[in-house]
Amino acid sequence: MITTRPGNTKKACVMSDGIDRNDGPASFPDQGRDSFPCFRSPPSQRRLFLQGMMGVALLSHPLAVFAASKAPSRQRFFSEHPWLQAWVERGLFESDRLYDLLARIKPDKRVVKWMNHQAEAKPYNQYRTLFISENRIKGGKNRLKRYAKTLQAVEEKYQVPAEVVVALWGIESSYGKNTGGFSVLRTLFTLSTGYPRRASFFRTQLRHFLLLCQEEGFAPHTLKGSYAGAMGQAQMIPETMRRYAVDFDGDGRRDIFHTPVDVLASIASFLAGHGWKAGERYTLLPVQTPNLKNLVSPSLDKMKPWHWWQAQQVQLPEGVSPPDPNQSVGLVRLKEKNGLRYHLVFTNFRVITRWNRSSRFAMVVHELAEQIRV
Ligand SMILES: [Ca+2]
Repeated sequence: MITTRPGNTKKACVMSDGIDRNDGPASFPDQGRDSFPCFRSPPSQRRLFLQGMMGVALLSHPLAVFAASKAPSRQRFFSEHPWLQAWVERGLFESDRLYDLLARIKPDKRVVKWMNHQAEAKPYNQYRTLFISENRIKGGKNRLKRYAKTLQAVEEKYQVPAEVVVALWGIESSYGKNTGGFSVLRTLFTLSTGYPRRASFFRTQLRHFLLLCQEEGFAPHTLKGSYAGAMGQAQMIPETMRRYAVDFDGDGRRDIFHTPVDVLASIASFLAGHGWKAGERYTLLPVQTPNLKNLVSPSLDKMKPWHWWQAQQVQLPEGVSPPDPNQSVGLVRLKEKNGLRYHLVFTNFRVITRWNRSSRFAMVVHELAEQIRV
């Protein structure tokens, strides 16, 4: 799922699902509030890193910017949010820490409003203009040159083409220029408590976010992101960042906020981890054959071998050599200004939909990658 933020039509957010939910144990020793990893005053080097990374000074009161005037009692807070109590019982977090972090947060109504707004599906021709512009194409070509050495190393390790990695970077954050200004902590708590349709998903993300803060030494109240909790130049949700972000420049930090080398490798790491097929000949092929609408599946999870499509009389464009008979193929339909457009899509198109489940998103990534490719 992807959308644009009202008033900022260039912004996109990542909404990835289907990731391993194995948290692993995490304990916060009871050494007082200041010892909680997410609050602890870090060593000077770490402090400088965090301040620089977030562009803000650590606040004197962590919740000052979005605290409710009065916190509910501890008993009421946990009875209203039994899922938090469950985390305590699982040994993931101490109740004091959760209460201190979350009980005073005032939900951000803007976040829910924008999440509802994104359900409005735009035709692809309108959607496309939000993400592909002359500036973005030019920017992508520039980044391909500027980071050529890094991208070569990334491609060697992950087998994902440089232009696809750069296209995702461009679409997600305009190559790092637009990473979102929402408190990730407040956003995830808001969506965990005030957005029933996907509350379970966002509670999972909040859990991963708090674990991530502990593991990476982040102060949770300082991290900024999209209205859906996506962070950094790659706009990864916490669960994705925990699992796929990598330290590719070797400085010991998985920095998807300010280090393009890490950003590019982390994007490739995600795609490789979701089955990117090195050297696949086609990402997609346009087709126009009678009865195509009856063949579109609501999901790309069950693609069919090419010989099945041949049996349905699906015709390839003239001059295109056919895929292998057993190659996995899906069919997507995009609504355009003047009607419907159909494309056969292959494994790597499906892999892009693991980043964002929208076929429209995968299509703009494909189109931008094609246009910036040298
Ligand atoms: Ca690094």
